Amino acid sequence: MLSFVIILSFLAFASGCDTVECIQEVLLSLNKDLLRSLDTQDGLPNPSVHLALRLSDYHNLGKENEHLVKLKTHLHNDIQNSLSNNKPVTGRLALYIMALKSSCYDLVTATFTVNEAKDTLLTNLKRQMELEKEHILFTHRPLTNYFQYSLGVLALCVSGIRVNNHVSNKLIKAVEHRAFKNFDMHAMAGMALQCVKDSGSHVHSAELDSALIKIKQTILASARVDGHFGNEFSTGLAVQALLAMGDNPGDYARSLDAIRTTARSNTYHNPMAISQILPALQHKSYLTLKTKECLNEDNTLLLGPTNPVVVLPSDSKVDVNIEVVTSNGAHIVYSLDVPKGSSLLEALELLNSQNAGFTFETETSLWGPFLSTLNGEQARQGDRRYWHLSSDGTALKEGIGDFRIEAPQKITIRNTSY
Ligand code: B12
Repeated sequence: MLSFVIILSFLAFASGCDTVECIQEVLLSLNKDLLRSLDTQDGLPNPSVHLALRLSDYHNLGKENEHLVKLKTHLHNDIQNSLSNNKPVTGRLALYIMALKSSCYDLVTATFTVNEAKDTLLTNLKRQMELEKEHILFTHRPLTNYFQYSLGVLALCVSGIRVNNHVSNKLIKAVEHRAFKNFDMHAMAGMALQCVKDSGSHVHSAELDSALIKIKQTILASARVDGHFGNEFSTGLAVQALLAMGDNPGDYARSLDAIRTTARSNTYHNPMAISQILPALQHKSYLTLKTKECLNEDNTLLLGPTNPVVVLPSDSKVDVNIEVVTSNGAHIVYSLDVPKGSSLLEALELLNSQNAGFTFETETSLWGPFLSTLNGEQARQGDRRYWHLSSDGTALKEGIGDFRIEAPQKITIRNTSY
């Protein structure tokens, strides 16, 4: 009898989540996780999380307003500093603008002062986009990357600002020449270009249409057997892009089910990941911001008391080899035992504390700690290099803060160009 029940529950789990109850349960659970992250997240308030909470049908208006205040102070000051120091900030500024817009905040009232000139956020973003465009002209690459370039176009467009044709043309050309290094860039470009198309401001409509078709084909061609587009962390944005491009709902119904099934296996714990899938699960894309009105909003999302989770260090140890391959090809392997279930970050900290001559540094990002320096060697965005992570030859789908070591393995950290 017991085994029958186990088999039944396994089948229910494996067959996805497409009943009304299951769909609603997953949605509310992710929405609450995201809301809870406002209190638990270290570092700067996250504009992508704010955006997703505000695009949801369910709200906790008190907590969302508190977060808005934090964005307008902490994130605002951080972007101001980057602008003052000429650091590229396109993606963050774009997300900040979209977060404010999602709260129906009057964008004209927020300003940055750069070189003694006080300008609105949108004027500053337009200026960043000009810098990005110039950079493409001279180096064939944006100052940041095409994901952030698309975010910039999208933020201007959903705010009703006419996007300079030269700026959108660079994105169209990038699609045409297959210049995107990461699959997720297609989704963001799809939303940006669809917004430009809908605004009617673009003069080369044939090129624009053909770029949109190419993006749609690329996304659809990436469908996995389980319904995900790209990987589990790409599907939310991919579905958002298909929704924005007015695709046939049949094309992404399976993907929504795949997201829910993955959510039930507890894969989406990083708030950034949840923030990219939650709008898709509610059949919304970032384009819905264009018409967002903050009227008669629901205010029923409550967080019950949480039982403090005490994580006891695991008794069982796992044997890991950490191989570091530097830019000149030299490699060194460190062996250590870590408690089962440790994050890769915890393993690196342990290795560092063992005085094996191993050091590392991280930079904060919206996704958590980004590994930037190993044994004194930096792999930096400015040089188009990064420390690539893989386990037994397979690229990790998560960063050092999220990836958990459950079994013996060799983790390779390689200084790689992109
Ligand atoms: C561009 C990009 C990169 C570029 C970033 C540099 C650049 N200028 O182009 C490079 C190639 C370096 C990169 C590296 C990695 N990436 Co990446 N990346 C992206 C992408 C497409 C856009 C990020 C961005 O610009 N966001 C916009 C700005 C506003 O946000 P931001 O936080 O300020 O951006 C910075 C960080 O996001 C950081 N970053 C980029 N990727 C990652 C991954 C992790 C885990 C962390 C902590 C930070 C980080 O670089 C951004 C630019 O400075 C996203 C796609 C997505 N859906 O978000 C994937 C994405 C974030 N990356 C991902 C992964 C897995 C990685 C790697 C771990 C891959 C690997 N096996 O090594 C490494 C990070 C390793 C490390 N050293 O810590 C996953 C993360 C999933 C997850 N659950 O954590 C994503 C979602 C792609 C995907 N669908 O799988 N990435």
